[in-house]
Amino acid sequence: MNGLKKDNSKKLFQKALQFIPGGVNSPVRAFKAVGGNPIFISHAKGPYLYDVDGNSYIELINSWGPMILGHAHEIIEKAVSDAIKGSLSFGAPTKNEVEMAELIVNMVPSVEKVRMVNSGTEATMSAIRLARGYTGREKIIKFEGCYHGHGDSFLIAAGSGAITMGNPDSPGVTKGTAKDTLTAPYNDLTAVQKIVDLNPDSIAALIIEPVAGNMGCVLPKAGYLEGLRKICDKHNIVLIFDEVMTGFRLARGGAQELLKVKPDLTTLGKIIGGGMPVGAYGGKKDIMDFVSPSGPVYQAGTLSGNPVAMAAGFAMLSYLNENTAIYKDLDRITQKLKNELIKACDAVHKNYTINQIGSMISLFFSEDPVENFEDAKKSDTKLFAAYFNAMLNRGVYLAPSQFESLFISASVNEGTIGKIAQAARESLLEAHENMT
Ligand code: HOZ
Repeated sequence: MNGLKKDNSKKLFQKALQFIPGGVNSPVRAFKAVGGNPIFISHAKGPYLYDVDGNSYIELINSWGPMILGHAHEIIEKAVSDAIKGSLSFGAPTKNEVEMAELIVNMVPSVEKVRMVNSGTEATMSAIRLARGYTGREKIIKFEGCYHGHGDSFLIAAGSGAITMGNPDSPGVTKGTAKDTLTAPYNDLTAVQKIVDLNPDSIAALIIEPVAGNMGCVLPKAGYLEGLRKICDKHNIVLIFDEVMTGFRLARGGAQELLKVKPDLTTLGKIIGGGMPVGAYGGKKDIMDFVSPSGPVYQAGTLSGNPVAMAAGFAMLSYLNENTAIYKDLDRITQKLKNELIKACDAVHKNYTINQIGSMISLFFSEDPVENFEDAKKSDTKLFAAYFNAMLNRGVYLAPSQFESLFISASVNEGTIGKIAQAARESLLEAHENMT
């Protein structure tokens, strides 16, 4: 089946290639791992994306997480349109940013103070600098396949677009920076303990996605996060949960609430802007008070706490705060999707694994359990590419890489799941036939 018109997207991509490196403003959008040209989006509403050729798609990326309520939700639209009437930026304090900080502190279990920034990348870079300043140590531990934005320290064994493009260790990162980033396999406490023993009193921070979303969705094993917490406590290492994807998505208080482990610092990103460019980092008061101007660690930004972004984020977080039943619904509907995918895969072939928690889900084309980056990399990425394109042609927009999680929004209902399931049955069959 190849019923989609794609001419306008194709033309735009050709033009984009002339003016933008690789034709896109972020590598994962380029469809490099799945072939073909990226689809150019014109608008979206609820669970549907519409492209510049007039095609519609059921949306399973949701701007890589933030559209928890679905696209163009009326409460967020109203908050933004009210806010823009008062000008777009001041570079000065506002009441909104104070209310936003209070809301985040009330919702996220470990956060006592929070600093707003403009993206998840800024949040993770700032959190690491803060941990270094606070501890007086230089090294950090990150996990293979975890992605914490494109800051230099994190582009070592990185997931997401870095692995999708084949550059998990990016050129341009100095040897000096790289030597301070120590990596361990996800879900392996012994490996972390070894690194800590080999580097006594020199590790400032351990940063982890408490549920990984950037090597596909990978869940922490029972006791794993608790084990990391213990190691960090014993060795005075700042434990950082990167909740850019999981914060307010897996529960009102993020993965730390759901999994009941409190980090010292938390990084937040796109979700807290409801789709606007926002990030934040927060945590224990004594650590956060090390940030300038109350402390010596410098970090700043004209657009930080931007009034329009705060309005959008505040509207969405307030809604989630007052409607926590949404998390059960998201989990139920995503489990339904998982069950439908299991049936569809079983009917065609057996080499698959599905990881799901709340509204995050990944179908890996590998028959072994996927518990870390090495497991994820065993997936048949050619089969994934064929499946991706077959789904796209049937109007379902998946993340264009095996190494990304899908995110389900509250605008998806049983009817939408039925349509995705039908597309998956046909697409798996088509992809499998194409491969044999
Ligand atoms: N962390 C997101 C995907 N895993 C970022 C999306 C992007 O890199 O554009």
